[in-house]
Amino acid sequence: MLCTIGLSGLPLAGMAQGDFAIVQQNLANPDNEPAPVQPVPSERQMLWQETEFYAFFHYGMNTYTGLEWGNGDEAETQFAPTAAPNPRQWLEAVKAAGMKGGIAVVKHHDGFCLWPTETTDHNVTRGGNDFAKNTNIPRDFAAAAKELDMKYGFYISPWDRNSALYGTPRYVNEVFLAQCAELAQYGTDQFEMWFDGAQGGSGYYGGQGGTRNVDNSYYYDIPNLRDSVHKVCPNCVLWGVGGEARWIGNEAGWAGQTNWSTENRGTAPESNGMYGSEDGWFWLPGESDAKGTNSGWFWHQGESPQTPERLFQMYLETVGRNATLILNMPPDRSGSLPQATVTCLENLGNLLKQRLGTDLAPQATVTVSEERTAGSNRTYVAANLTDGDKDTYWATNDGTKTATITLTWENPLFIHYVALQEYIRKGQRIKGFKIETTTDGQTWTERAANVERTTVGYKRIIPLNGSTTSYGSGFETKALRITITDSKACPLLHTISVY
Ligand code: FUL
Repeated sequence: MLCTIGLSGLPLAGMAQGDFAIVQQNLANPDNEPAPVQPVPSERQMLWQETEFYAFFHYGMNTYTGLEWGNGDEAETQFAPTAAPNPRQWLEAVKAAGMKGGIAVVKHHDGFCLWPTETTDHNVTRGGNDFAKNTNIPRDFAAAAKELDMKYGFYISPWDRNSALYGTPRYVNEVFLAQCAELAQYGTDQFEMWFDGAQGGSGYYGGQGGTRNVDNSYYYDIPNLRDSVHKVCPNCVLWGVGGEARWIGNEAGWAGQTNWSTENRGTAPESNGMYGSEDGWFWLPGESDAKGTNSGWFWHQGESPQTPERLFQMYLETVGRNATLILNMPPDRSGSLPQATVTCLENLGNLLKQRLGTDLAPQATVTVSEERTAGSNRTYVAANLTDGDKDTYWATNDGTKTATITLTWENPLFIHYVALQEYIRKGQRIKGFKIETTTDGQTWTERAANVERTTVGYKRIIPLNGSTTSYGSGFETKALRITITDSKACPLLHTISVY
């Protein structure tokens, strides 16, 4: 909207009405952008969230001992791959499942390092054979990820059951921080570091013997750790103990249907991990870590992968509920993923392509109850919802917290899922919505009525039949209507997809 008044809002002295300069409304906000609802994500949290679906690779000493938590006193020679470990094969396999990256465990709680580190002798160079001695997982993993255009990061356990220094301040500086720094030599574009909070119980500490109790809340000097990592790896989100993304609170591959990316640190966020807190003070988005096989995090004799259908369900219940999914697929003693895992991942990739691969929304005409007044360089029109651009968004004017969005197709088609994405750079705002379909443009039927249609966040995928386990035959649809029934402030969506 243009106005013909002076900057102060008053006609300028000595000027006749017709002389007034034409100026844009709202000089302080020429794009008329909505004010953010705090808290909002940092740039690195945005990049991290966009990774959506990535792999976890638990491989190391436990692969050879059959343990899940090694004691830290294992002989280095027990690490003896039957072939050269092949992180490129791991990443190729998960890429076929639609994953955008992965995190490799390079030191688990037993303290055995999968690269030739200066910080401890308990590492691959003293392994049981030449394959072991030449192993360097972070080097090969990062290199493969770069070649495959995938994101990569490392799991490096803060808890170290081998280090004689564990429990003293020297461990934090001379071992743990030094190990994080060493990893940066393999790449500074790491997207996430996984700092696990596990520290066992009394008597667990130290392959060197003895009980060492630490208090996670200060022992690892997190603010310093975060700054040190960010100085070298500016886009690296510190998970868990690091405080930039939260544990979803279960290891079963599901997030709450209502899932806020906002949370309070320090007030046992993990007990509330599945849901977050509507009025949380921090942007602390949820990551769901789940096992892709039917036994442990590490490979075990006789295990098999979950079915592709089960993994697809996990995807819907995590990525589809405003969380990220880090899905574990453990390499076996050859240092590669077993063939059954590779096949399962391929099949999962096919399911995802078949069911969520072709977006029907761009073929629809989109109308909305209200479009926010455009600014100089930005519009908030309905068409922004289906233009395939995550940086353009639809919005209502300030004060309008409810709205309807209608997608109409020329000919009716069968649809199964609707995906909504908020423009979270301005906060997670939507609190309630509903979805209806019509075959004739007259009679509307509510869909997914058994699903909590509350929060949206980065991404929400709603199965219209309300089921995450049964694909069903879809609903014949001439038009689809999404009604936003409640929002913290004017709602903003950047994309609607229909499958
Ligand atoms: C847990 C660890 O204790 C497990 O061994 C595993 O690494 C899992 C992903 O995190 O807290």
